Amino acid sequence: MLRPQESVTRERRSLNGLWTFRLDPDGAGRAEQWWRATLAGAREMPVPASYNDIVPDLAFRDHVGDAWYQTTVRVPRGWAGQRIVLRFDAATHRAVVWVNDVQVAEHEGGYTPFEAEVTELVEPGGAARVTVVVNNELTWASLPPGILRETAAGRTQQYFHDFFNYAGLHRSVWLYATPRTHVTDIAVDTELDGGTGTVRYTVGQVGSAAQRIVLRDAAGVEVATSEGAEGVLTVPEVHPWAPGDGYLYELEASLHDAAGVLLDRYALPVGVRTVAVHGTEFLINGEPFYFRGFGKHEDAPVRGKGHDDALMVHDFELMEWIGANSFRTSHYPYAEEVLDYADRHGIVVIDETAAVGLNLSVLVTYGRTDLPPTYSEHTLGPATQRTHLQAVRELIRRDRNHPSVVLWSIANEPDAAGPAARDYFAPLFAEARKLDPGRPVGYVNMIANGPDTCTLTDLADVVMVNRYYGWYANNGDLAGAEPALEADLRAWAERHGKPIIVTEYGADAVTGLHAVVDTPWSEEYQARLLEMYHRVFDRVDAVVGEHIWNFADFATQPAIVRVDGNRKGIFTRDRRPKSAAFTVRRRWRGAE
Ligand code: GCB
Repeated sequence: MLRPQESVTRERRSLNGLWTFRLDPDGAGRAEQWWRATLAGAREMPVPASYNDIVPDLAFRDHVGDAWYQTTVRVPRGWAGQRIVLRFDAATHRAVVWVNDVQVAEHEGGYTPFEAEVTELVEPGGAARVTVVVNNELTWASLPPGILRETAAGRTQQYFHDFFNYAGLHRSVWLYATPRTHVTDIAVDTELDGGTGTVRYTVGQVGSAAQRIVLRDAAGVEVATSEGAEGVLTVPEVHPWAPGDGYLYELEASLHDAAGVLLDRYALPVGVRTVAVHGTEFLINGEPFYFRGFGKHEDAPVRGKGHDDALMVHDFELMEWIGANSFRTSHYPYAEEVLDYADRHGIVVIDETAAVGLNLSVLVTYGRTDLPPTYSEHTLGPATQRTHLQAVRELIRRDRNHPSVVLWSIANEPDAAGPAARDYFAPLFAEARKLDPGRPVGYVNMIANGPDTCTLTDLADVVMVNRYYGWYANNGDLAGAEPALEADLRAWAERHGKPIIVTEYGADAVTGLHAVVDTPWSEEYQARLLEMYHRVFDRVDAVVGEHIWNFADFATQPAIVRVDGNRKGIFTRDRRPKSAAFTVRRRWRGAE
């Protein structure tokens, strides 16, 4: 799905800013058709942002159900005769959208874009009322999943993942215009052969027009051209995209009528690179690549999961400062701005769906002893799998052209034991491979399913494991944790012979808590635990990556094992370094 952009034939208008907003605790708005008029009793709410922390009131923070946003947009006069589209970069976790009185879109999934053509509903030069109802309920059929309960105190939401269930319009909203005959989609795959690169492309269109494709280098010099909806562009003396070198070409797709008049033009950044798995190596451009970086979150004070360019650039600068070359979009697809930035700066990305918390053993923490099976007709079943398939499709459709994305992660820490897990996951892996045959695929493993009981690893190209020796196991005991970790990683290497990326390891540390001897929650313990892991990684050849959990402290639901959120950040929630940041920087940059 192409992002809205400005070109010689296209214009876009941001709808970001202050919208009006109203919670709907009784779920009355749909029946009362709130979209038909100005939202009564509404307050102002920023877009993009989560609504939860904007108002200092638990009714907002812990709201379960519908919430309504509304704005009025003036359609540029110059758009007469154009095709006009309303696009949401994300609405969490699902939304219905109306333009004036007409429903135009409905979307499930809080982290991927959707859009609706509204040409016939709006008047260039006129104003249109846009109303959105977002809903944050997590059920057996949603990703992530959850359980809703009706209690005397109202509706409550349980979920099995470890980050706060922020909701709202988290990313930009756009109104944009294209010509009626227009480019609908572009897909590129790249290869390298010595110094020559190839870009295989497919361009979709609506309307009859001839296609002309031009590839330009970063200096704007034309390096290859082609005609037609599919083709191969050859780039002699190619400058590959590589980790640390975000070199991008630009593929410009133009549509012309029979007289040669330009109808539409869309420009796509393209990085020419290859990704492959060979034995226990992860290869980028044929070179072994070692992942150094983090599992992250889209999370910040006040705005929650709302995208913010200032925070994004600051996070990338801190990753540069510490020497990270990669990160995982744990545990959902991030804003497209993030992937664009990674493309331009040569940062490598593991791109994950919102499938997190697919393991009901977590219900123990809610005091449940009668644990239901994770996969069944009544828990995670066919409806969840349909949502998950759609999530895989939307992730790949959105992100397949990003050179920074080198690996799809189908899920984080699902229950991966037994035939039910395999039946659930095999079609998801197959779908990812069908949609993107060129990119490695994996899932992130939890310690409960070791190398002998996991039924999914043979479906994957790499082994991704989250390990917490020294924290959830061997807490405070690094001497015991070290051999346990090493034995675990060696068992994976011997049993599966695939590259291993340790996608999570770490310890909570509360800033300012110091201790001379190994003391969990202290800054020193966090640093010493990481050093222990690094010693082990350096001894196990199959380990090709280390992603610390987490880049920064982040919000979670309250729990007695959380101190105002998860404190495994190397940076605090407001991005100040803990002691461990300097330890990690010494390893990754060799610098003080
Ligand atoms: C995990 C999860 C992550 C949690 C982390 C923790 O295994 O993948 O979402 O936040 O552990 O800190 O417990």
